[in-house]
Amino acid sequence: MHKPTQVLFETQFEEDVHTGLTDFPKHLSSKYFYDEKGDRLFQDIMSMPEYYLTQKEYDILLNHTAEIAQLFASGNPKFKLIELGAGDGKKTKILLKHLSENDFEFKYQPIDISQSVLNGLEDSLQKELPNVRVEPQQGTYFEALKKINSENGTKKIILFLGSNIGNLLHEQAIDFLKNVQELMQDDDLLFIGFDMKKNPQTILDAYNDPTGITAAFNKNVLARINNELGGNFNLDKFLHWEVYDPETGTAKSYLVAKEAQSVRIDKLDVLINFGQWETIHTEISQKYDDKVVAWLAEKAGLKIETEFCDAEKHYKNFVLRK
Ligand code: AVJ
Repeated sequence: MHKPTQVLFETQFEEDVHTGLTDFPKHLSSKYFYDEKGDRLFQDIMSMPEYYLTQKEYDILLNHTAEIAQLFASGNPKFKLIELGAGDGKKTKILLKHLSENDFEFKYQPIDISQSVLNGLEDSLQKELPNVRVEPQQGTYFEALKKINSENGTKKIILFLGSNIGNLLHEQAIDFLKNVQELMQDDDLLFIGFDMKKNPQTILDAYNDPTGITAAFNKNVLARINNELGGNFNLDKFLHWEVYDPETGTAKSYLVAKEAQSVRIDKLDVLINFGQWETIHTEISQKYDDKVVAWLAEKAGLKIETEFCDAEKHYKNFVLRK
């Protein structure tokens, strides 16, 4: 009997690449930007003058350190500081330093999908802030949060910095916040960064630097397909394109084919055809206003306790409670 060939995917990456590149219009998820090279490119982005988000949030944490620390310790002075997607912890270290120097009773639990990121963070903390008790958790956010919950009932302060929530469509952001909410107890807090709507030019510039770091970051998803799935993308045949809609607050990244071309992906056993100027949508970076943040929180069953922001209100850290 004739058996149809069935493509079996070994990884989520393979399946998502196959789905995204055989769909119309084509799309790939921004979560696949981040391999070792992508992590490095994102580090470079965070230190570009145009990418204001990092500096703004750093300044907010620096200008309100004592107040934030008091808030974390209020009610019940003993807490776990849990960070989702900790990265290099550069911003978090401002808080950790203050908490440690002022003898707050806390433990720091960075959660990251990458064990090497966690090892690096633990090493640097051991050198810079040896008194901070660090208990890294490798895994996805929710796996790790569940594990932490099952261990004991200590108050949790959950950090989600960098406007990382901006990679999610509102619908997905609500699901994400609901999942966090379900794992929160009554005195737990969620401390979360939102990049706010502002002059559209400022936003476009942040995702369109003249040196091409953002372009390389965006194209890194194609480099990964080449390296990991045996693809033969020619990265020079695509250009990075950014649009920002000031009405919805959505910044979108695309890769645009400069000429018609066919790309083989050996591991998936497919040939992907591109017409000239055909697009691959790769990322959204959502910008918010107060109304939208209030709406997201309400939908997820969370209440806004307070907020911290810079003088121009370009970036805000909200404190949410169940
Ligand atoms: C890490 C998701 C917050 O969308 O601003 C930076 C990623 N993309 N430049 C963002 C990113 C292009 C970043 N986040």
